[in-house]
Amino acid sequence: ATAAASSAVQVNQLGYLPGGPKRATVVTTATTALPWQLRDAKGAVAASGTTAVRGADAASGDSTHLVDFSSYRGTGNGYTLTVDGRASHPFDIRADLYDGLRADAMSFFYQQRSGIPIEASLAGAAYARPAGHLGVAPNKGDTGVPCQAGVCDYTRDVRGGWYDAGDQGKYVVNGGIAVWQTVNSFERAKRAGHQAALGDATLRVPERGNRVPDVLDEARWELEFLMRMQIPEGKPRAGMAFHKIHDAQWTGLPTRPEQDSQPRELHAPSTAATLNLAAATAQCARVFAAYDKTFAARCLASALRAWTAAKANPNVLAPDSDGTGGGAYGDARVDDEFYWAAAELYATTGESAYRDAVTSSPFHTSADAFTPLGFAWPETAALGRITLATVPNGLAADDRARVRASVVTAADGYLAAMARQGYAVPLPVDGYVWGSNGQVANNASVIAVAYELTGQARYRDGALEALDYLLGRNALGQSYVSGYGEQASRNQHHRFWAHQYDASLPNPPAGSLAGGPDSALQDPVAQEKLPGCAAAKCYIDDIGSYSTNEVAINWNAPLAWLVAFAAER
Ligand code: 9MR
Repeated sequence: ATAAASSAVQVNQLGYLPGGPKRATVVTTATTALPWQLRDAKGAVAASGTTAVRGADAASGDSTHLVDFSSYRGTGNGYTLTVDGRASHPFDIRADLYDGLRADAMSFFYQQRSGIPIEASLAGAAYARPAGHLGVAPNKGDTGVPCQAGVCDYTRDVRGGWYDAGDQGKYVVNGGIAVWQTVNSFERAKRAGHQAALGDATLRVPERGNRVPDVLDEARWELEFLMRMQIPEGKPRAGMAFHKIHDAQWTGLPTRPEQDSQPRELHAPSTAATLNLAAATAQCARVFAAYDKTFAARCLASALRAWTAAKANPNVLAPDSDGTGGGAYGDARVDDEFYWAAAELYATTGESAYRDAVTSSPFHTSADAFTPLGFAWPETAALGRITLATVPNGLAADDRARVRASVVTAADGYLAAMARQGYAVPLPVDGYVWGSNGQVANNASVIAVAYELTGQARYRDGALEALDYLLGRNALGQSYVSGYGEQASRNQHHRFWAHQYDASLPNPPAGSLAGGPDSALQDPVAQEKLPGCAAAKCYIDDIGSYSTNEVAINWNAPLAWLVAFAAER
């Protein structure tokens, strides 16, 4: 089950765009250049050349050569690349390459919805299921959820939203970052004049045909939930957000959502969750204003309440220890969340109080708003920078120029990391953490923002080349996106898409991104099957390996973002 890649010529198994970069990695110890041939579906040579020797790749332990066939501009299906008598998996070269994945990667969110039946007519018969967590037995339901002991003495209706991942918990900090990326994808596409591709009736969602862009309909399902997590007026810590809601004890696999019989509990509010809510709802107010003024106003009111509550409770930290029955999502440092929330509120309202909060933040000038590993649910300053760099605002011209330059500098760092490695992955060599594929996609999105800011082709190429990594040009020859590629992940950790454990249940739907290599081997399957793995190979497509092979909203959100970017033409 481990290690050996099934092909020694690693390509994007979905394929390449006619006008995009086309590179592949060959695993070989040859010390001199080798001839390569691009063959069409009939086996005829369409292009040929010689490899570039790259040598040892630190993260994988592989010796590699590079094939660059970017100058080939033909189109077709079923190409292969052959080097030294070995052939790649087949792939396409076509302009509409990413259209299907654009819809599938976003439809993941509908399938993760809580509190609504998943319809066969939208998701396909295999994926249909009754609504989960509405209080119908055996569910205890999210409609009247009590707090953990000592946290509050009332219940809240926190139905809806997206299940986080393979589990059925709902965590504000992770929901907030994922919904931000979803809405940001639309906001960015609209600036570029490409919003029609994300518009109404582009997705398989129940709200199709309501004249609101489907991507925003999907985001609203989560935003409504996030706002339900805000403590009402008249209660202690009013305006703050509960950190999370999940089962009292971890459930086993499989557990269908409507079959979960565990009590559900609200966990203590946190400053991080409150600011995350403020950022997401401030962005909501700005982007939804053109489509639903009433909802936009509700979002803004929630954002203002959350900001005020966070200022009054600036250091209520979620601990790493609270991991029974759900993920901890602990975060010991929240000044990055303050910066992000201030940036969103400033971009939306233009008010000087938020500008002052932005410009006085240590994250406004420090380089570590962008890190080599990249932003994530506990590291959100980069999101504030992206908004300040891209959304028109009143920052002084030199300050705004500096913010924009900081995004480009970060992108240059990711491009440099890609150039150093045999598989062109925008991660540091020690970056194979839990959810490394999410970090790859996040960093690629920063590269794509640099393309928006500069118009320079190398940034578009870099973002596209990071997709190559996720879709098979990596040390395992693994497409980490289900349904896309000859050797694609299909057994991701999930309580309903648990076909590996129960043949009556489906595999994950097409477009679901696996977490990816995690060199720390943080689950029993990884520990048993992957001992001694090179960092970039610490992955197994087994449902039990939750630390390498789960799905999650904060990984599919940047995948969907990136694919929407790649599909633009
Ligand atoms: O993505 C999270 C990762 O950064 C953490 O290291 C890991 C352990 O705390 O948890 C990951 O998030 C999981 C969460 O705790 C529960 N739902 C599934 C998430 C994805 O594996």
